[in-house]
Amino acid sequence: MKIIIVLLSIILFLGTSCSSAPQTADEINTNTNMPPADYCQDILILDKIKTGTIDQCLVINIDGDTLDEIALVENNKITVFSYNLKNQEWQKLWESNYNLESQITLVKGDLNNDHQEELLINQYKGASGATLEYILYAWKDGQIWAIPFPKAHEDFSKYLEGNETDASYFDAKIEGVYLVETFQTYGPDDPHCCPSGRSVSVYYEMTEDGDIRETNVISEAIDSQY
Ligand SMILES: [Ca+2]
Ligand SMILES: [Ca+2]
Repeated sequence: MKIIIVLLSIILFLGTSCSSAPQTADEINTNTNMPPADYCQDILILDKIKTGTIDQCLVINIDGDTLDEIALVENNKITVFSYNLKNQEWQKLWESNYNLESQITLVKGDLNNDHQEELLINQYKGASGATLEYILYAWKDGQIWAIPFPKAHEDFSKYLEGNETDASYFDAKIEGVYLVETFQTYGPDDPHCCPSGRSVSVYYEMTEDGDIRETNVISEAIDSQY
């Protein structure tokens, strides 16, 4: 009886291990009945394409076709890989052409609802990580491009009111179909640590042509605690 139970346990164990084994890229992409794969959770895929230590991984459909791409941050370098169905292999689609010596976060969103997801790269600079730069990348004419547009933090002066002297820049995010840049303004005697003016959010939208334009500015008083 004991032997039968042990044998049954072994068969059961083998059965469950096989069914939960990670799938290869080939298997995932040829089996159309599969639910969308989270490539970032697939060790086999990541092992195939990584070149360094992965700091971040994001599944994103940047070109809007039927397959997802993978964006990786490795050793402060950003690379996007796509799966080539013809060759059945992962290929480098794009990589940042400079080293980003700072803390990086990858954010995605479809700003203009065209099923091509945009990639927002936030780059926190400085010892405290308090200074932020961001770049928005999108798919256009068969390639990934950084989209140029006037960013609020490049000229705070147009957003200042009354006796506000300056602003500090601290956040960029995607909220639904909007890219939102948020900063805080300084009163005349504020120390650098502690702006006491307003929290200002500048909303940007993406046009059908893929351009970015400012669409709204919302501000509220800062509940100063210092
Ligand atoms: Ca795709
Ligand atoms: Ca889009």
